[in-house]
Amino acid sequence: MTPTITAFERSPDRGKGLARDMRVRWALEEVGQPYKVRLVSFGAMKEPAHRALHPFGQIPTYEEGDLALFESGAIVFHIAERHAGLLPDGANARARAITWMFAALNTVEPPILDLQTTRFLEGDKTWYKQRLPVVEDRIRDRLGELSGRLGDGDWLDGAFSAGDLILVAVLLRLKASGILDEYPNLSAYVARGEARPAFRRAFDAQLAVFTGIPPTG
Ligand code: GTB
Repeated sequence: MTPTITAFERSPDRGKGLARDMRVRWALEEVGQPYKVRLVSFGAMKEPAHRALHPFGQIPTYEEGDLALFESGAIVFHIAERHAGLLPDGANARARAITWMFAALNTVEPPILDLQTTRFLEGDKTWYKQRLPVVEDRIRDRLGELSGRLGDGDWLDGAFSAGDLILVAVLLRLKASGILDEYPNLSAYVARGEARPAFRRAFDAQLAVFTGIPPTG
């Protein structure tokens, strides 16, 4: 059965691939699972029909037969469990890859989200100029630790996994800030993720929603 996901009808990032449908699209592309996309407006997201799928009135959601999921991490995990290619076969390696998914979402993403909240919602506050470097330094703390762990490895723990997919998607949100450039091995890690053919296909598909021009190839 072909799953259907939801994505922004008009993404505020104008097709930069920063909204969270991107990680779901990428996972589906990695495992070779075709999918459909239902585009939703900001208004429709808050209507009862969408809230029945997503209690918080957000994207992405995932529907497959009588299964409906929300939360990008849970959706990627579901895809990784149902298909080969995103989780290793060995039980311990699999558990470690899942650990990295949680670490990306629970430990690395929060300070990055904090930066975005600070920039977009608190720019007019009197304390903004004092707060911004504090928030940026919290990100640097995490990236320093992550950079040390990755070292000169291509991926977090052997072959590319769902843990890498989520972490690259999370780190991508930092690209415009320039902070990622301070950690050359992390920049190279993100670039490796972006160079994957499945990433490119997913990126082009979400960009096409913004441009209205269907992806080629
Ligand atoms: N924890 C949930 C998950 O991982 O699925 C969070 C889902 C979420 O935040 N969804 C956002 C949403 O629906 C879109 S991705 N927001 C609408 C609302 O809450 O009303 C977040 C996002 C939005 C915009 C950009 N951007 O423009 O760069 C980047 C990321």
